[in-house]
This record gives sequence, C-alpha cells and structure tokens, in this order.
Amino acid sequence: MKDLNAFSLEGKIALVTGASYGIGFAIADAMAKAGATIVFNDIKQELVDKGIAAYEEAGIKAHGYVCNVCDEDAVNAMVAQIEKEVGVIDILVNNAGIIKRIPMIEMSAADFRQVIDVDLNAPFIVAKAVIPSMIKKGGGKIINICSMMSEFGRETVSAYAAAKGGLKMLTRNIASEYGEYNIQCNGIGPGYIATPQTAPLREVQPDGSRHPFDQFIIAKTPAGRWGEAEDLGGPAVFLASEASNFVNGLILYVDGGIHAYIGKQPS
Ligand code: NAP
Ligand code: GCO
Repeated sequence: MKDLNAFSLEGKIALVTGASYGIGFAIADAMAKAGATIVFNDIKQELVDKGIAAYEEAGIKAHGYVCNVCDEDAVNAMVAQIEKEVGVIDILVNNAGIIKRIPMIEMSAADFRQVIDVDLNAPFIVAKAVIPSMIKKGGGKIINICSMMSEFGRETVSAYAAAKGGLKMLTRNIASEYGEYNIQCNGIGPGYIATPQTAPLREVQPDGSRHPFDQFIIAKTPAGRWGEAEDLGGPAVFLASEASNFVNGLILYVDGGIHAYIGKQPS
C-alpha cells in the first residue's frame, strides 16, 4: 500500500440498496465521508424523500431512486438511469433486506419465499445488473450484507437464515466467477445492531426490565453491547476501497466478538 489514499473512495460512485435509514444509511454516510458519490434506493418515494433529506442533513448530496430490488425490470431500469444521470456504479452494497420471525412450521410458503426474494434473489438481480459495466470499466466492488445467520440458526428465523446462508455462498461465487475482471465481492456479517429491524428484540418490558433477547445478546457479545449501524462504516469503506483489492470472497463479521465467545458464564 503506497499511502492512506488506498482507503479513499474519491471519484467512486456507490449504490447502496435500501439505504434511507438503518445500516444502509450508515454505510453510505461512511462511504461519502471517504469521498464516494452516494446513490441509494428505497421501495417508496416518501422514504426516498426522507432519505435525501437525512443525507442533506449529514452534508451529503445523495441521489435517490424508487425501486423494489426484487423487480428485475425495475432494477435494470434504475441502473440504466443511474449510469445516465450519475455514472457507472463502482461500488454496490446489497443492503436491502427484511426478516420475518415466525416458527418454521407456522410460516407460510409465501412468507418464506418473500424473505428469500428480498434477501437472496434481489442481491443476485442487482449484482447481475451492475457487473457488466464494472467489467467494461476495469473492475468494481460488491459488498453483500450477510448476517450472523449466515453461520448460525435460531428459532423463528428459518427463511432469513436460509437467505443469508445463501447470500454468503453467492458472495463467494461472484468472487470466484468475476475476480479475473478485477471485481472483488465480499460480505459484511453484522452482529446484532440497534436498528428498526431489531427494535422488537430490544423493547423495554412492562416492568422496565430489558427484553430477554436483549439480555441474551448482551451476554453473548464480548463487547457487552449491541452494535451501532455506524460500527459498520469503517469495514465497509475498507472493502469498498483499493486497500482491499486482494480481498475477495471474504465474509467480514463485525459482531463485537460474538463469533469468538461461548457467552458470559454464570457469576
Ligand atoms: P431495516 O432497518 O429494516 O432497513 C432495511 C431497509 O431495506 C429499509 O430501508 C427498507 O425499506 C429496505 N428494503 C426492504 N425491502 C426492500 C425492497 N424490496 N426494495 C428496496 N428496499 C427494500 O434493516 P437494517 O437493520 O438496517 O438491515 C439492513 C441490512 O442488514 C439487511 O440486509 C439486514 O438483513 C442486515 N442485517 C441487519 C442486522 C441488524 O442487527 N440490524 C444484522 C445483520 C444483518 P422499507 O422501509 O421501505 O421497507
Ligand atoms: C434476529 C435478528 C438477527 C439480526 C442479524 C444478526 O431476529 O435474530 O434480527 O437476525 O438481524 O441478522 O446478524
């Protein structure tokens, strides 16, 4: 590495899907601070408008598009519009995602399919849409937002774990198939992060105590806390920058140490 400019994203265009708020917003904010031009989408115009306002408040002039990432025609049209209006996408962050917490035998096949559609099929669709231009441009970066559930199961999240496990392998396969075109495809596996998606797991109980799952995660995390979306910004900038040009097919877990820890022993 010649100098710290290897971590710069100056002159790069980053598309972060589902980034009006939450983890996607935090990653886009970090990439903007590293010099990237931010493009994001969300499923509703009102959320895109809110996102643009939030980026403006953070001093970022972001480009927002309404697009359901599960709709291949809409994704292809959005990518073509971005290339026309902003430029070729150098960095793709497949962040958009949903979860449904339902015991497997009570989950409908439709619910299962919807989670797979957003969390696995959509990253395939969006990556497929951006790779041809990355190849023409001489390379690119793809970052898929995986999960602890890319490695572990737990009750009620069968569809999500299946999708995120598949996303881990899709990440490795894109790395394998397109590495020769100077495209690096890696994953970020966040631990438990305090966002709207996990809000139900952190609700304060009627007696004022912490949610049982909240206590469980605190005991399973050496850092002794939930992650903040901002904790993911640095790892994302690294994987989006030239500093990681020989990192390919990696799932980088940003989990406060959950992977390394059996859990707090009884006192
Ligand atoms: P979040 O707060 O629920 O935000 C998800 C974002 O994705 C929202 O902006 C949502 O837009 C958007 N989205 C959902 N479906 C979409 C679709 N079909 N098309 C376009 N946008 C869509 O979730 P988060 O906690 O920030 O999580 C972001 C990513 O990190 C997800 O992939 C999640 O699985 C993953 N992750 C989260 C955690 C965690 O602890 N929070 C940990 C590991 C991994 P709408 O509001 O319009 O639905
Ligand atoms: C859950 C949580 C987790 C987190 C994340 C952990 O219900 O277990 O929502 O799945 O979202 O994926 O890495």
